[in-house]
Amino acid sequence: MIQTINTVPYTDQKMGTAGLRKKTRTVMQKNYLENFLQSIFNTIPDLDKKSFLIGGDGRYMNKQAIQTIIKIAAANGVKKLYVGQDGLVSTPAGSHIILKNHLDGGFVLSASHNPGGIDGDFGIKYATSSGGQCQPSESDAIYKQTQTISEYKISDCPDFDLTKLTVYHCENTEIEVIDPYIDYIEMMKNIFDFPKLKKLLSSSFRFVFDAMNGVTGPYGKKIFEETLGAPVGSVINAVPLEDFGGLHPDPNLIYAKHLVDLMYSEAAPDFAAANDGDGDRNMILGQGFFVTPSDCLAILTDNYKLIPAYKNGIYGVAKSAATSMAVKRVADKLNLDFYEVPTGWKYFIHLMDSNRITFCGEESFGTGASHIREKDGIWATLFWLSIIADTNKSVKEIVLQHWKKYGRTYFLRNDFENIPQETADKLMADLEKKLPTLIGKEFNGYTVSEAYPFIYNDPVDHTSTQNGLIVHFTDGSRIVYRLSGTGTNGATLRTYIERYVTDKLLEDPEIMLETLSAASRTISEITSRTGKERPDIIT
Ligand code: G16
Repeated sequence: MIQTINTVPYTDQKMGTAGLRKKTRTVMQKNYLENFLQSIFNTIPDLDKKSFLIGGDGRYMNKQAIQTIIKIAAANGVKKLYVGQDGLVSTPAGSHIILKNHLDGGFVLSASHNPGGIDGDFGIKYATSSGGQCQPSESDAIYKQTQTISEYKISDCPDFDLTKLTVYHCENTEIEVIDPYIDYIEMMKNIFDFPKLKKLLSSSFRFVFDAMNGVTGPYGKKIFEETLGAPVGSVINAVPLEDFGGLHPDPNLIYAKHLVDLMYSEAAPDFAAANDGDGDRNMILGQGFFVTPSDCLAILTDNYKLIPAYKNGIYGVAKSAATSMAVKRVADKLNLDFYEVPTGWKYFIHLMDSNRITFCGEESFGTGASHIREKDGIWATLFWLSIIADTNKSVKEIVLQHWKKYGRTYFLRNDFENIPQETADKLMADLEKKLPTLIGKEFNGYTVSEAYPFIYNDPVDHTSTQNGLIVHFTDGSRIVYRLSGTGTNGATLRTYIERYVTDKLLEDPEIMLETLSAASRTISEITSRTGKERPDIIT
């Protein structure tokens, strides 16, 4: 039976960079999830002809939220729901399932790289038939609904057992529990040379894949161990846990410190990769060596010919504005089109759909390609393994060779966390106003050549503003300022600092960027406005 429940709006249901992301306890409030879901369905016509995917990264509330989505979708007359077995689906596999089956969208329950558990974070990535997260105009329409919602519909059908691959019905909705792995693995086989990778992984090559107790554990086991022959145990933290076993499933130097420590120890294997909670982010490490995400995108692009799916040529490449210019140097050399977009994977979608780009990436540990419409941590890992299998070089040798060819872009992101939202907004607004006055001025030996707010004109349908502020210097260095769209504690100001050199290739990035980082603080007045002398996190 369908019930109509009266409700009152929550004012804070605006989607950020990647869907709705909140403290778990916020989402647990009465009717919070129900309001948001009903608001989404209110914006979609002809639901009786529509099919959606549901799954998540296994974090706390994943399972209950799936049951709620099923009941609300059924009450709203949705035709069919595909649900990942055990409630699991990685963000990249979800994108593939939507595209392959021509679904109308999907709900991936994940706060991505944010911690999980009742005191952690929860999120909903709402994808459309594009296979990627909804566009700004769609999220605006949903937000509007959340502000005026007064009732939602829900079915009283029982909870479903999601452990079995079977078909259920709730009201007129068919619910099919699907294998969330099989199609994704098949797609990877069609992109990469699996026999060659198998030779590498079943040799004496020592490999670690860290799933950080997120959803890529089972994907990693099936791909790297069962299919490609890596020794059992190569995939670590391989069981998706509701609180990620206490890990903060963000694959970077800070939160994957255990892996970094291993790779800088005597016992280091040849190669390690880590993925985040929902499997879209990746970190690549060699023995005593870390690959920055910006360099990762540049190096994958430079080596596209080694991969069967790309060997006959690729379209252009794109990066978010905050990502370093390293990939542009490769694009220029290889004569590939190059695009710069705001932060948020959704901005790459139209470029892919219109065959403008094949590869894209972001400094926030995301790399991917047009096989799907999300970034893809396992794809990036397989790409690196393919380069190693082909060149027989170590990660460090591959990167060094790249820097010798193109120069090195030293890059760091400084995060100032938990700033009162008003202080952060005012800092950005005041900085934007003063940008024109910076031109020609010198800060710690760096002279500003250009300074402007980043405005993006999407080739298909919109112009986007509020994407950060960019300051260029005469020597090619850059600083980008922007506010995070995924945090759940106050505001986070990110400053992205880069400096390009053709010598001094093996210096410490923090030392190489020390004076430029100090200049970034002077320009933004961050210390006087927030009291913070230093960033909270440097990655
Ligand atoms: C999400 C988006 C990414 C984006 C990142 C930015 O990542 O999918 O495209 O780069 O947010 O985060 P912030 O706004 O905090 O800098 P994820 O992995 O959280 O989905």
